[in-house]
Amino acid sequence: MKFSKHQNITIMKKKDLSNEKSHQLEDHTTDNSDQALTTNQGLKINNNQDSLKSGERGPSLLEDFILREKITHFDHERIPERIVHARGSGAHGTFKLNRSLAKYTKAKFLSEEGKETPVFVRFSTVAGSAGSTDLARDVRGFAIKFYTEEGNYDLVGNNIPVFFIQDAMKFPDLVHAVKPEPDNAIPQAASAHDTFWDFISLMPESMHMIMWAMSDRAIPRSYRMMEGFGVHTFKFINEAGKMHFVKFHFKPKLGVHSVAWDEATKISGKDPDFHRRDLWDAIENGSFPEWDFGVQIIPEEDEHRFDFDLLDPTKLVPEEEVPVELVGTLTLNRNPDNFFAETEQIAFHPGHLVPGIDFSNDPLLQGRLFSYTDTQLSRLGSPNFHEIPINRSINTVHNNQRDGHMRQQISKGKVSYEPNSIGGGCPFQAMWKDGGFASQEERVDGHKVRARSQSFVDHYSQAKLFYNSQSAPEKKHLQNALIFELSKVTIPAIRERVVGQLAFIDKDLAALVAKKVGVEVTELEQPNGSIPADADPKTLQSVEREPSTKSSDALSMKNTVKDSIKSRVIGFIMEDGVIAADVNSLRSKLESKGAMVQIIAGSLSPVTGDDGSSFTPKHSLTSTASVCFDALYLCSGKRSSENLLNEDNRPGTILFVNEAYKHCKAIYFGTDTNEIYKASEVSKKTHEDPAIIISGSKGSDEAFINAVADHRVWDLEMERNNPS
Ligand code: HDE
Repeated sequence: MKFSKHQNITIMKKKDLSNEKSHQLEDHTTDNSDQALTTNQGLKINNNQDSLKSGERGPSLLEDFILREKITHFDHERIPERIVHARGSGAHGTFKLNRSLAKYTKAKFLSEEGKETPVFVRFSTVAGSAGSTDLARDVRGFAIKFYTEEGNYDLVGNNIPVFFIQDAMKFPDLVHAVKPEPDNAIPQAASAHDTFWDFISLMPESMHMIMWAMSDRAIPRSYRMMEGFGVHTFKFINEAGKMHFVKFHFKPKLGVHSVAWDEATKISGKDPDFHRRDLWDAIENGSFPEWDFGVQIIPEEDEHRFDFDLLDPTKLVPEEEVPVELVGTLTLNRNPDNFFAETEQIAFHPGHLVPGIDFSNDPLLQGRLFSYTDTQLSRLGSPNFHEIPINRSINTVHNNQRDGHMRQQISKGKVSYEPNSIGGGCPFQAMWKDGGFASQEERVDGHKVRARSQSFVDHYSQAKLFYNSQSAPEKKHLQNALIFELSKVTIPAIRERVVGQLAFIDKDLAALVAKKVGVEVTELEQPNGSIPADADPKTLQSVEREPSTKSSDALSMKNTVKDSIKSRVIGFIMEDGVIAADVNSLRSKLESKGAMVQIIAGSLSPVTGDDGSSFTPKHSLTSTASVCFDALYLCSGKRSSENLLNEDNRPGTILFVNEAYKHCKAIYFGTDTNEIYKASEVSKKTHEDPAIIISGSKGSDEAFINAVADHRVWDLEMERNNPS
């Protein structure tokens, strides 16, 4: 079949090509509209249906170069997935500096107020393979490539500000422990299994991170609603060479929000691409995700003023001790044209630096500096991976590196060495004042030792800080997560060791988990005094210690931004007879505030309103579920309500309402939907519930909008799940 020009099915996307990186990518982007099919050599093909044969029923001929080319390319189109962070989604955008940091760093993209720098951001889960579900309980990667005029700067962070381990030496062990077990490759994208918890139970330094990973931070509502952290301490160096330590933060303008664990497991079945779709749809709909960019700046002289070591990646700097200064905005505004060419082939590396930024001696970061280039060699297959369009810097590369697989740059001239006279000494070294990178000069004086610093041996104080900072529902979720995970551990001794570790954080937490997972709380040994440098790694067990900051508001999602319904997905459940005026009025109110309304009906057939107008459902009651929505509106109308409760629709309607109720969402009952209310669990409520709104009361639309902005009534979770 041939499509005529007019039938062409290519959807032309309006692209924002306003930034330099997008322009550069455009040179490598093709558009098939109105074009004939060709081979890779540009030869037009006149039959893409049949191979060349000796007679219609005869064998295929080896000379069929068109078939051979097509199949050969297909045979080789997979590359190895990332060893960690294989599952991800990305988007283009812009970083805008609102306040100059020139006082601290000479990095140009952080110096000129108002400056905009193109970026590509990739979000990911860590443990699952590329085809795994988005809603796994896991850390999320938050990796940013800034295409600056001084070269690419990569900030390869996570949505959690600390990490499991303190030293790169343990990273392969950690990853082997969390990945599917090597004998049977079970489980996929899950930490709830023996090997992970075996490792954790023997690595007390992981306890702070475990608190975060078991919290709702590990099941975000959206990539757009999570924080980003650089994790390690980095260094800023200013024009004069003065150094400050720095921690990087990204705070989502939409607030930090999560889903319930029960919801996460159901989303994994209903829509395993939930986060990928959410990011894509938000950008397509013009609801561009935004983050405030912030820094915590610590003068060099203050390096030792904390009760933890700044070089220890299992510690955060409490915002109460060093406030986060918000200085920029990150906005994602363009979806990739091609997932493989952009999101898959992008290659991040914490060692892609620009002048004015440098690493600290964090031993985890130091190990990363080796790993990221190394891994691209097996993943992307050549040292020329920097030439792949998405990885190219916007300034031209000039050096004497040559050749290698798939080299694309055509470097002119005889000279590929330095110093040279034939090439006039070019390309030449740049001075610091002219933008040449120079590592921060640092006096290093020490014995060569394979050891851990004593200042790293405190594994519980910040785990306590995190746990103590959580609200009651957050604590409950964290407890339940630990119980769920440890219940999957088949070896009792491992469960017992983990519980023993928890006892150093909170005795009640340990006792509760122990009871639920069928073990006793046994007291683990604590070391006496300091640990010798050549100590057995087992003795890296630390003593229990209280944090100097007891509780931090910034660590609880309860205190997040709750003033917007932008991009929230509201399900309008309706059937024939729905009151059109009510639907249209609420819809326009919600949409004017940036929410997305999606219609759900008994089937995908158009729904006829009371005034004869027609509504097109996006979903049927059985093709989606309430877990895919932020809030529900049971649309007004007696006949609509009756239709939703007929034999066919009743199970779907009631399940929708009951699940939304259980997951603490806002539910709005329109006029004459009382029968649905009565048939659902909501009718059993005996308490005040600001997120259950009944039409007719004054300001009910506004009450619903406020409830959606609040995200969830987690405080009522117990009541909603145990109706009396
Ligand atoms: Fe990574 N990590 N990592 N990591 N990491 C990779 O690089 C590694 C660590 C992070 O979207 C790999 O290109 C080591 C901390 C993100 O493409 C690999 C150590 C943090 C991504 C690698 C760490 C991260 C990666 C796999 C300990 C938060 C995805 C594919 C010494 C600050 C980037 C690749 C993307 C990816 C190694 C620890 C974040 C193998 C050895 C800590 C967001 O090179």
